[in-house]
Amino acid sequence: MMERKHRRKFTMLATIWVWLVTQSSASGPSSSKPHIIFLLADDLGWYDVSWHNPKAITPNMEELANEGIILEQSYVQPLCTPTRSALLSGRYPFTIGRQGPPLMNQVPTGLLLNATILPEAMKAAGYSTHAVGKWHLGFCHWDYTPTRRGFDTFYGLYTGMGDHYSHDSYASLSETGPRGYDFRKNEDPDFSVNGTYDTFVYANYVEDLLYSRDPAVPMFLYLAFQSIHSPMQVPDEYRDPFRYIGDENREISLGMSYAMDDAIGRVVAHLKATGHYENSIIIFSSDNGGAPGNGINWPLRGGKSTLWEGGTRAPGFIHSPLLTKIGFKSQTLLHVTDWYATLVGLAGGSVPENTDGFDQWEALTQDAVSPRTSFVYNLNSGFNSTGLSGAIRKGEYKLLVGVKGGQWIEPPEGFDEHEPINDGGACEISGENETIELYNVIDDPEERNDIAELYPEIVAEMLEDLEREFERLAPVDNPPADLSSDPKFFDGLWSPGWCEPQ
Ligand SMILES: *[C@@H]1O[C@H](CO)[C@@H](O)[C@H](O)[C@H]1NC(C)=O
Ligand SMILES: *[C@@H]1O[C@H](CO)[C@@H](O)[C@H](O)[C@H]1NC(C)=O
Ligand SMILES: *[C@@H]1O[C@H](CO)[C@@H](O)[C@H](O)[C@H]1NC(C)=O
Ligand SMILES: [Ca+2]
Repeated sequence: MMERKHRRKFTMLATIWVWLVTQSSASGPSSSKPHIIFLLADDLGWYDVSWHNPKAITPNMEELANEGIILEQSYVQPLCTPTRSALLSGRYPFTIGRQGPPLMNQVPTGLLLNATILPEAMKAAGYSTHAVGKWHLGFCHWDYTPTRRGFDTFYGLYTGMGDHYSHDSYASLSETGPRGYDFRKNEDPDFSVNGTYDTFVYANYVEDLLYSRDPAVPMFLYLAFQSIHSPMQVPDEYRDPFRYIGDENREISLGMSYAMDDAIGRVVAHLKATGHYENSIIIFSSDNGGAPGNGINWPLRGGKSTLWEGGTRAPGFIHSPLLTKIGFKSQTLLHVTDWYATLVGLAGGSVPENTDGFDQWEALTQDAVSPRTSFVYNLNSGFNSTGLSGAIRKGEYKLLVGVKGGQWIEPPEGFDEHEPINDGGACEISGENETIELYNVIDDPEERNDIAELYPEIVAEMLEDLEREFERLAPVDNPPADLSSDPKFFDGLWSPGWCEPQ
């Protein structure tokens, strides 16, 4: 009798235990830390993905996006280095001197060294950390390089762009000046990939990485493609479906996003094959808008290097089997600095006090109100601007000060009837530094109607906000080129060892 009673009690306890265990594993991130896979594209425009442009071929990404959350208000900086700085430091680039031009190969500086950057915070939270692809945050001293900044491993290029096949990098965008090889496995040059298309080099490497690791250990994988950044190169079979366009750069751009999509499909297939996928959160973003002539941001105004929506509003998504609410477009206001607190929050780590971002996980995944109501697009964005220039968002309004130009560039492949119609042709170019423009980017996402004159109080209020932010401005950190960086002094490689860490 006693025995049976005990047994029944035990059975009940076991049932409760099993229930608790299944409950906690079903609740996801809180029970075991999720793998974070952050996929960053380079210069991919708003109209370069198939969920915005049916003529683009990105089926793997589209499936991940449709079975996840599409990010429709995800903002980045207008250029490579500033966005990577914001992503990894969680700070507005204008507060750390990185609001200016992208780092050129011979400039002796890099991302602020005395900040605890994202991979360091993830590592402190128990993650193994891997950077694959383009670094572009400085390499003049070893202290600036990824393996000294919280990444356990690195596989890719230190500079901002290399030939996609030969992995040679030039000192200037115009492919003049010193040239050197730039491809590393951890800290050593890797010549074995000379001749292989970088996008597929990365996919091959990630496959090996996934097979070689224990899926029980949480992983932070930062995979930064150089797609669809120049030089415009892609294997023919990826360009061929776009030959009808008759515009070489555009055909190759769409081919490059098609190839990147293949690589992403392979990464996801191998997350599945190696037991990582079920506990993975996959995030995708571009680093800035499409570069006019290559990427297209239609129907958004402007492109790469501008503060118009086309330069700063990036295509993106979150995908994860851990999500309970999927298949919607998120209008949550998100800035690239938010990923720091969001990802470190998922990792159960701690976020430094001086970051500019918010933990957006709840808002993004529950489609709830964003903790963010405003953000600074940039300050002193011009490469050589004088005085205050920049843009700020507050609620539905966007104020631009001293921002010039910005065209609506029609895709040469055409666009569907249901797309907004370009009614205006070329826009006015405001040549003055004092230009002040106000747009309601919810009602008027294409920034066609300057309403500054209609709402002087809003202009005054936002100008005050921008001026307050201006007090936090750090001078642009862009010292003159140092010729001792020349690869001829480093066995033909772009290599650390020619500056003092700042
Ligand atoms: C880093 O260095 C800068 C410049 O020396 C300084 O202003 C800042 O307070 C330091 N610390 C952090 C965490 O940024
Ligand atoms: C890469 O391969 C090409 C073709 O074989 C060769 O000319 C070049 O020197 C190689 N680059 C390096 C850095 O070894
Ligand atoms: C800014 O840079 C542009 C392009 O290099 C140059 O033409 C212009 O003169 C510069 N303006 C100032 C004020 O230095
Ligand atoms: Ca870029």
